[in-house]
Amino acid sequence: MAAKSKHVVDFAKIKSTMSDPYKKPVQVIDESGKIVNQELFDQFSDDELVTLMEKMVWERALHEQTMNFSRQGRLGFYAPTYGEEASEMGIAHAMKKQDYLFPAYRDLPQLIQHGATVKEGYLWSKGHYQAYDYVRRGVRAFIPQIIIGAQYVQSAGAALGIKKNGEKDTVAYTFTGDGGTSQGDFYEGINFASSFQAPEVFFVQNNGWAISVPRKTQTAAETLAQKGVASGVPGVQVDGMDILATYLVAKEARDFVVAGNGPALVETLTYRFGAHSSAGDDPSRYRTKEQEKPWFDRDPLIRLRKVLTDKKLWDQDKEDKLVAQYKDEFKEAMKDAEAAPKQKVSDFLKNTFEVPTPDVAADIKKYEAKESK
Ligand SMILES: Cc1ncc(C[n+]2csc(CCOP(=O)(O)OP(=O)(O)O)c2C)c(N)n1
Repeated sequence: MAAKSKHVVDFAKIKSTMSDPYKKPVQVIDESGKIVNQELFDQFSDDELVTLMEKMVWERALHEQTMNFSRQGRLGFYAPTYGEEASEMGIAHAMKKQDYLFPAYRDLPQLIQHGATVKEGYLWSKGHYQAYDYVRRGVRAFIPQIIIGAQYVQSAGAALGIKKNGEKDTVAYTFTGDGGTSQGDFYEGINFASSFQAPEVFFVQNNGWAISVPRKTQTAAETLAQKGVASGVPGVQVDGMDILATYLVAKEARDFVVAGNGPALVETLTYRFGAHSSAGDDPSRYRTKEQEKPWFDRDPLIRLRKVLTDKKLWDQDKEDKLVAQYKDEFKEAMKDAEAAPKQKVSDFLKNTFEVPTPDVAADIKKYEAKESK
């Protein structure tokens, strides 16, 4: 019988320190608008700073106008993006046209930045098949995924395809939320991409909540970034309310991946300011104003607005005009979406397969006959 001895391995120590390498959120400007990393800040030209601000203003205006349409009963499902502008636009700005995007339902802004139109975003919300015309135009993006985590598997497959086809300077990239990291698909996706050292950048937008489930209840892992380690994927945390940090980290991840190093995982620390979806869940039933307050103080627009205003690159009048211009564009997009032809069953079926199976082909014929009467 072995003598009682000191621990063979110190599990408690491993447990208490295992997240250390994955929890140093990168930050360039803090919530008061103070530049906390001058070296990183100096990488941005004035023009680029303004472009990033414009993109966040665009996303917020899109959210506000889209919520109005939703309240008017003119849309189907919509997942608000209020609060997540730095995370979404920072990442979108780091990606290139040739990259393959696998969005989830909260990623319409990135999809539009990648080449879909706002009209197509609205048609997607309405469940209309013409939403996917962007695919025919050659935009490299899949359809927004509702099944949590499923896009991680699809994206890993696309990344392997990129590698096999020898496409240079191209990645597949995808998003999930904090809740999505509990799905089997999440682990399968990162493991598959890592086994094949495929060019994939995985993003986790940790907005604190999976509908009413808080991040703390979701998983005992201290960071979501560390979830990559078991499959050999390096993960980092970034302040997802700081667009400069998010952009730089997303770009670094992309550079790392296109250099042939296998996938990377980025956790953006962000917050869902409003409800989970336009279907009307009520956040006041599962979180308090006190819990929300520090996150509202971290509003990504406030901090960059302050930096730009100090540099005389931005003012309220400019912002108001931009918001008005964007909202006019979204109203036009909605008119176009509402003018789309009424969807027929045969149209829907024709969009299921590039080459329909015999059963689907028979159904198409059947419905076309009915619809022509
Ligand atoms: C496989 C699956 N299970 C459950 C749902 C229902 N559902 C929709 S959104 C959601 C929460 C997702 O939270 P998170 O991944 O944190 O993303 P967020 O919505 O906060 O962006 C759940 C459970 C679903 N769509 N798919």
